[in-house]
Amino acid sequence: MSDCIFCKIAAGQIPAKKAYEDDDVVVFHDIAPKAPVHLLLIPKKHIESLFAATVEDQAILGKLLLLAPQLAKEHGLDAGFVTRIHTGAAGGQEVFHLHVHVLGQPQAAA
Ligand code: D5M
Repeated sequence: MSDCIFCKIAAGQIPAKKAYEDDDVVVFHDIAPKAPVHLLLIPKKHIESLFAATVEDQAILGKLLLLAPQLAKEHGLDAGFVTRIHTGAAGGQEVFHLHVHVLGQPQAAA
């Protein structure tokens, strides 16, 4: 999708503070964080939302969810974190490229 901001981030055409990248996925810090750690996990493939996902996307959806705890731990969220997926305008979605929010507050070491 040529006018999709997250496709442009995935393609390296606009900057983002990337935390992880592989052939299928990019993870970057939210530009307007709602928590001390606020990551966005996206598939490189343009999938508009969960409404548009198909059985073909099963593997990438699983990969995003399995990456969430890994990235959360790497950012100090060992004690727990929140995941959010907004779907559709009425679900709070503003960027129509499927993404998983990972939010949390690193806990001070005991
Ligand atoms: O959330 C979309 C999220 O995307 C929102 O928290 C801001 C974030 N955003 C928008 N543009 C950028 C760029 N360029 N870099 C990083 N983060 C960005 P939604 O779930 O659609 O409501």
